Amino acid sequence: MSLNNASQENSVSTMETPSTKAIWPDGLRHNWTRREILAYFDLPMMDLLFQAQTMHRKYFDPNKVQLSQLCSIKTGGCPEDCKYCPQSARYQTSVDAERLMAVEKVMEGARNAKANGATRYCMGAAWRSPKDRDMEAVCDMIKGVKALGLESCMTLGMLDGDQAAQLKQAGLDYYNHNVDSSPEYYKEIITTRTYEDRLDTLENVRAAGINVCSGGIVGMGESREDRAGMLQTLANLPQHPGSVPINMLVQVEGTPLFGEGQMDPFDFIRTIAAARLIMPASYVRLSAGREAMNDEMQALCFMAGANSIFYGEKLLTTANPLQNTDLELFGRLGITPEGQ
Ligand code: SAM
Ligand code: DTB
Ligand code: SF4
Repeated sequence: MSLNNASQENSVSTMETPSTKAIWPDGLRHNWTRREILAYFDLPMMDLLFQAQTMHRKYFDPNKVQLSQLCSIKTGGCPEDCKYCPQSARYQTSVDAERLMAVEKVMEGARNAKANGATRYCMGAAWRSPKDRDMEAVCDMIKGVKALGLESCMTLGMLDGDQAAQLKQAGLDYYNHNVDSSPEYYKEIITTRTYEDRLDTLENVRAAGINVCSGGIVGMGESREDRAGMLQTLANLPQHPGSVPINMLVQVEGTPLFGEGQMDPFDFIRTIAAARLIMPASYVRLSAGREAMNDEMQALCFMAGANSIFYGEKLLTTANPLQNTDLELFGRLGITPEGQ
């Protein structure tokens, strides 16, 4: 799959508005140029927030946020070299390698997630890709989660067409596989698999009829152009991902990105706003990194169009705000969780 249409790069004026551009059969654009996305980043903050919130209201209830709960079904010992990740076996972090969790244990977590108000259960494994021997247990987890009436999501690394079909057969609703950054900056972060590999997995997931969840990480020392490039890749996929997780790097001691300079919080909010503007019908998830954000920053992220969060005190291996803390913030903002 070609990443971007280079010939379009220079032909579009930054002043051109989305309405003057071609619209695809789904009513959404898939030909965003990096220049247009950078032009959104360049807007005065209040104009950008206003535009993003106005777009948000065309597609979503502005006072509803969807809750997804994470579960690390296979922690640590991963052979990949993602420089941000505490689960890579290549770095000395406090995360120990564990075996694949028993199905019943995963179900216990799913029942708790449901009782706490989450509508989606996201199961993550520290794998390069799933092995054949793992597929049966993983499919049982999907069936169990579905039986509870929760949406199911898995993130297991690269998938081939057969594996995607098996997961679909088990009833999987979403598959998470992030592009992580721009095609150029990606190479600085991960060497053990390519950007094309990532796009191939996304294509296999889409072809199997599973909804795509794909986003990335900001705060890894990337440039504004890289952030725009990441969003451009996502928006120019054949279908916009149903969910777009925007993670702010969680710096974990022992990983190569530990000690990276902090990004300007307003640039994070700009990334959310641009995601909302170019993928207006997608859920944009304010994902990892909320522990390092204050209430006001999170409120601005919701204003910018974020309408989903990871809920529950743990992400995969790192801390996330306590449920009560999130509910208190929602109360102060007049936000209600989706489905309630
Ligand atoms: N191993 C599988 C894979 O990488 O495809 C699935 C799990 S992996 C932990 C899922 C995603 O979590 C990564 O693609 C990355 O975007 C995000 N992630 C991992 N470590 C992170 C960190 N320290 N801060 C923010 N996001 C992180
Ligand atoms: C995603 O985009 N973020 C989640 C999920 N997809 C799998 C993972 C965040 C992980 C943060 C670091 C950790 O807790 O290990
Ligand atoms: Fe492994 Fe996924 Fe972490 Fe990369 S992000 S090291 S593939 S667990």
